[in-house]
Amino acid sequence: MISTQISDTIVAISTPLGQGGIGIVRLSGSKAFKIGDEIFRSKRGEKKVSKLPSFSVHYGYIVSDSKLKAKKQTQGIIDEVIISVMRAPQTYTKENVLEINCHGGIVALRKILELCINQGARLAQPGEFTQRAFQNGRIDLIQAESVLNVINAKTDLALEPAMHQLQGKLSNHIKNLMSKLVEIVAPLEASIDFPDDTIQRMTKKNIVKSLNSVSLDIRKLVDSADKGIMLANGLNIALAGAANVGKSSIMNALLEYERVIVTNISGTTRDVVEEVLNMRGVAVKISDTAGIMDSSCVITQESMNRSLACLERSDLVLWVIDGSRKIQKADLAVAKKIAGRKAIIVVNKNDLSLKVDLAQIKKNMPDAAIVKISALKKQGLDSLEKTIINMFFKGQIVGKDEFIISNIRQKQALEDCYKNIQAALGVVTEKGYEECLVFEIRQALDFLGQVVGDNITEDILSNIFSRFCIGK
Ligand SMILES: Nc1nc2c(ncn2[C@@H]2O[C@H](COP(=O)(O)OP(=O)(O)OP(=O)(O)O)[C@@H](O)[C@H]2O)c(=O)[nH]1
Ligand SMILES: [Mg+2]
Repeated sequence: MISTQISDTIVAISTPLGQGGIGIVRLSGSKAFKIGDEIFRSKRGEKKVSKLPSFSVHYGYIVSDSKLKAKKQTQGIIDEVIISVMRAPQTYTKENVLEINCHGGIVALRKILELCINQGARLAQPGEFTQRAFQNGRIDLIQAESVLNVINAKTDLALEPAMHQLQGKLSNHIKNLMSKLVEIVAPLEASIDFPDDTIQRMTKKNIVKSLNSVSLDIRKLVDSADKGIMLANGLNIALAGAANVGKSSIMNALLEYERVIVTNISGTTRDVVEEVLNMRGVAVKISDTAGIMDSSCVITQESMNRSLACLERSDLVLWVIDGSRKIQKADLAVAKKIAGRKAIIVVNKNDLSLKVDLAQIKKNMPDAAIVKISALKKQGLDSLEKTIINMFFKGQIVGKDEFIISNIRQKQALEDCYKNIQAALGVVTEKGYEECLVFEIRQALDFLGQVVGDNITEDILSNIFSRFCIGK
């Protein structure tokens, strides 16, 4: 996102574009109500937006020209609307906010948007409303980031940690850890600066105890990251295998409908087909790929390129084998392509008699679990799902009152913080330790501060908010 003036009044269509029952145009900034005065006409023509009380809703019309605001004037009416007036500072952005609820058609929404721009508002950048909420101090950076996770949540399990974060629970936890560190470092700094004063300091023993406790909490947060990121972004799973082993049949069986074409002809699937499903509360993007084969055919070659690229970006590969036949060269070629990747060996067609040598297969992928299924008879799918979920989420997916972080930025800052705390623990026992201890704890505090959004650079902010949609 380009750097923007926070003094501007911004406007955006906040609902998805397309036909819908209602659509919302949202304005935020000092001119929001003045613009409302120009374009809104109440039913009897007597109301002035700038004079309306906060948190009130009003029925009326949006008119294209303020001169047409006279009572009973039907000319120039763009839409019949309900407006919500929200006065600073108790609003989403802490600025004056006006929301115009109109009909959900694209034309009405666009016209109202244009009208607001003609009256002096500027089109909002992606995430700019939330960025203002952050910059105006209503929410911290964890909460701002959680807004995106709430919007993107595809399952209840993904929504829960996002809502915890939005409510500030994770932020409070981080702030408590910061307070503990300040309790250690502040008296040390004072006694360095004023050596002649008698300042109450923590004993070495208590410093170590407190640092260990903070260190443990930070470690737990860092360790929660993989799970948190996975819940927020979903799991990418690719089906890989030789032709005709039943990849597309597995895709359909997991989705519980006939999404992709299945035939007994080798090479049925050409394109990569992706679908999202809810697997035990986790959003999973499952990709069906073309059977790996050698061919001089241009289409097949392109198909192979796409399959391999899909396998590359997946978090987990399901290596599908046809259990009713002996292992073939083509199967081994697939094993080679996916060597080193997180994988599960899926032995399909388990309704037929087993001909494949499981020990031989296992040799090709010693670390991978083997699950036998029949996509045709829909058998073993439960155990496949269980194996997948257990691979990424050991035990309970989300523990009660567990703090989870949900992105790489937070993880990196916490990892750096952890290193400084370990270093702090290392210097406590050294002679003349105070200065070094103060340095390490201050660094740790800086990293914790970054997690909640203190001293964050413009670049990082741009990066975070550019991932939002316009209107949020
Ligand atoms: N008996 C039996 N047949 C199956 C099973 N799964 C798939 N098949 C059959 O195997 C054939 C190939 O299935 P597909 O799902 O198209 O296999 P694929 O791996 O996607 O094949 P390509 O797209 O050509 O690579 C079809 O005739 C399916 O009906 C199974 O569990 N048991
Ligand atoms: Mg297929």
